[in-house]
Amino acid sequence: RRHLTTMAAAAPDSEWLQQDSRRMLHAVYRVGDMQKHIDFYTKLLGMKLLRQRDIPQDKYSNAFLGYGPEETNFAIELTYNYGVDSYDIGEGFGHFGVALPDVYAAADKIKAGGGTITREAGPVKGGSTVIAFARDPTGYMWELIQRKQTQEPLCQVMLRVGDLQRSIDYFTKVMGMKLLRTRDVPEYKYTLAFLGYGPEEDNCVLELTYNYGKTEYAKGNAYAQVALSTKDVYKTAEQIRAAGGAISREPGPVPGIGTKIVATIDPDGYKWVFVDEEDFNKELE
Ligand code: GSH
Repeated sequence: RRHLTTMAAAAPDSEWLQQDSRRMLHAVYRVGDMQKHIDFYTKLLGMKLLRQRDIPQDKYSNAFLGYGPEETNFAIELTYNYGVDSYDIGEGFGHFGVALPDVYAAADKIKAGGGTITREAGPVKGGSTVIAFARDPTGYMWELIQRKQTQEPLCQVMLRVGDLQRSIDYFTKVMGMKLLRTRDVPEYKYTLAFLGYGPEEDNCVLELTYNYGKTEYAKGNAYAQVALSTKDVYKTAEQIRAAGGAISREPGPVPGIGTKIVATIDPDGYKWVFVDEEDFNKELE
């Protein structure tokens, strides 16, 4: 078990971090059957299908789903690669969180619609918040979390990490997130850390789970990355390097699309892609 020693070491010290405005845009993952997912998210989770695109020359298509417009809200970007009908989910990705005013009713609706509830609605073990877990057509877990209505129902991306302090340092110093809160649950041997670019009430945040003693997780190939916005991918690349982070894709335009991006890999091997804010907004027009 690792203790959190320097929990408040969150002050980002780079000048660029203070000028930049960042936001979590969407989580990308690969699915074997696009229509099944679209049906599950729209009919049983209440999301909207926001946009779709087909890139035949590269043999894939995308669908974006969420609870509000991408200009302001977080989204799920599904990728279907022609002819690939299944993926290995791995064990590192935990769940997406959805905040709903009545989790009991939401779980009933999912069951009535033929969806799978793997954990019935009720207070979380070791706490009081009412939760339930649903499994989507690929096997990804969706945590339904009872909360009063918010601007951003798509409220969490949960990833399992092997060293919580190492991750907190990375997401605060390299990614420029704020540490919002931590929660240690000794009776079930895990610790959580919530990080993000704004308060949990109206922003999707990153939830990191550390299970006592577990230092590595199999990644699989279904979950891909989270995309984040930045005002300048070149300055962000410099800032990431100066903070000791690893650049896995140099800053610059994506061939064919023109949107400027830069990618980094976190200490557990998860990928994070910064997207130029202006280029992203043009994609939405
Ligand atoms: N070992 C768990 C994992 O890696 O997923 C630790 C995280 C955890 O237990 N999270 C809570 C949970 O799933 C939600 S914050 N509780 C199960 C329950 O209440 O049934």
